[in-house]
Amino acid sequence: SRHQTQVDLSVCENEPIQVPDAIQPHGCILVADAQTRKVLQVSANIGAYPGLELADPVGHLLDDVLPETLLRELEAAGELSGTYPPHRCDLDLTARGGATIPTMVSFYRSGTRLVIETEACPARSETSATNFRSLERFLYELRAIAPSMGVLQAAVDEVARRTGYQHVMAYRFDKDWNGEVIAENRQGDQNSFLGHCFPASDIPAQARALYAVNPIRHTPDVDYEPVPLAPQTGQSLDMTWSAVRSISPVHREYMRNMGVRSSLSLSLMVDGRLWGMILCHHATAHQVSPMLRSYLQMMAQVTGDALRVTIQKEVEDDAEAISARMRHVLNELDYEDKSLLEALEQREELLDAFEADALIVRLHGQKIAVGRDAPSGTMTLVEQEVAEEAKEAPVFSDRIGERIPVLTDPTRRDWLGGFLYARLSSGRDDSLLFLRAERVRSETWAGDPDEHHTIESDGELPRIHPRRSFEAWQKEVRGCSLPWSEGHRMAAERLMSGLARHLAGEVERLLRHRANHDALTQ
Ligand code: BLA
Repeated sequence: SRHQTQVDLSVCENEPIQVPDAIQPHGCILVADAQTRKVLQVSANIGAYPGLELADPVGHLLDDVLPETLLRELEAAGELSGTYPPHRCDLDLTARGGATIPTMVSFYRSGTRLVIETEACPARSETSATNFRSLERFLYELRAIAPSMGVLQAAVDEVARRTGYQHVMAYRFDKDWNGEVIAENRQGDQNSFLGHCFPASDIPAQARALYAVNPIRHTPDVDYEPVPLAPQTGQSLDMTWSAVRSISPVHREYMRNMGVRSSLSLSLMVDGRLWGMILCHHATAHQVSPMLRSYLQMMAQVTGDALRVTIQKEVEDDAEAISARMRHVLNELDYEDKSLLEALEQREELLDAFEADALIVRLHGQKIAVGRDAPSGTMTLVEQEVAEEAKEAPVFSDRIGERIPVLTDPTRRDWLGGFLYARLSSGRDDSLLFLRAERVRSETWAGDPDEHHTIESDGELPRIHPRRSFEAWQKEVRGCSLPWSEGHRMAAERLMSGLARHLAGEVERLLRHRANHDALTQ
């Protein structure tokens, strides 16, 4: 049976992906009690893992089962904390046959446990010098790039060049955590996803929370056989910091449906928030060495910092351009002899600057309206909804019906699409409201977003499955205006402070006038 309900998506968000009790086979882990140093659990592949090859260490002390070099590094790692990334080092471990195995070792704390994770490095692996030079060049390149789109393109190009991944994309989240591919680098016959949107449920909330902490994950081969941790201890290991955590079966199915055999993804953090991701796909198994992953992690971090700077600059430039378009109004506000309402009356210029269709201003208990006639009560309804929020900063939405459903009631056939509301900080109810008309637009989604999952009962339990098709899907979006930008918010703030200055001037003139009057009549 196939059906779909809203409730079912909670299954995705509730999957405890950080405690899978299993790892991917390209690594190996050993879990000990941090206090007693007794080994509690190991991944089932430890007996055959190159460089470790421990037969049955469970129940023994770390000091009795680990090679000397590894123990020395553990001492050097000092006090480990679960809120910090792992302490990593590169060691040459010796296999039982005597061969030397270059290995990346990570030590980290998970609650009361100490985890030692190893990953053999591919024979022909990058040196730190190569990465150092790459980073130097990338940083230099970033300094020369102005727009944020240029930063993202440079980043995906660099990731593609260094890793050899066939398809590398920059993915940006919107405020509802839907996402869009906004830059890509692809080779051969990879289908383009540029400009395609993906629903928020593709990357559920707990996954996003995890990715905001640990900024990288890698699946060399989606078709791997998970390696269980054994024995079970009655308390699942939190693998937030693991580089070899076994990934969600639903997501593995998603990748197979997409035709992806290997993936790597990096978190793009801007201002401490998960802003987007860099996503890498390969049609065949593809492995990236631990050393190169360290480099990519650093690269993603500087990319996020560069984005913060360029985005901030873009918002300011945008606000400046809008302010320039309303310069005349702002200037007029500075003339003492004009009343505010005179200065604002018939100000088509303000509408143009904000690309709005109507403006309602309320000052001193008086109201003026410019542009199209808004449905009656619009100002009051918006005010009731956002007045509190607007004390902090102007509030906008390109979907007025989301906040105030009655305003886009289809039976009323109103023209409204979006609003921007700003109030004077004075505490009085002086405020302004820009309105934008609905603008029906078409979006390209990767597969039908309304069919983003299915529930299928294969055998006994109903299970959730990701969608099968990622074919371009055109979606007509109604009830929206063109989007507002942070630049609009900033420009609205400037307009409001211009109004506030003028108001203060008017009040002052009024008081002066009264004082004169009183002096004359005394
Ligand atoms: C995780 N989903 C992810 C990840 C990505 C996506 C990038 C991060 C893991 C990784 O690095 O591979 C989604 N992948 C995308 C998108 C693109 C892409 C949008 O390449 C665009 C090009 N997924 C579903 C449904 C569920 C679901 C219906 O479609 C839930 C039932 C879950 N996705 C899901 C889960 C994870 C995930 C649980 C976490 C995987 C993990 O880290 O273990």
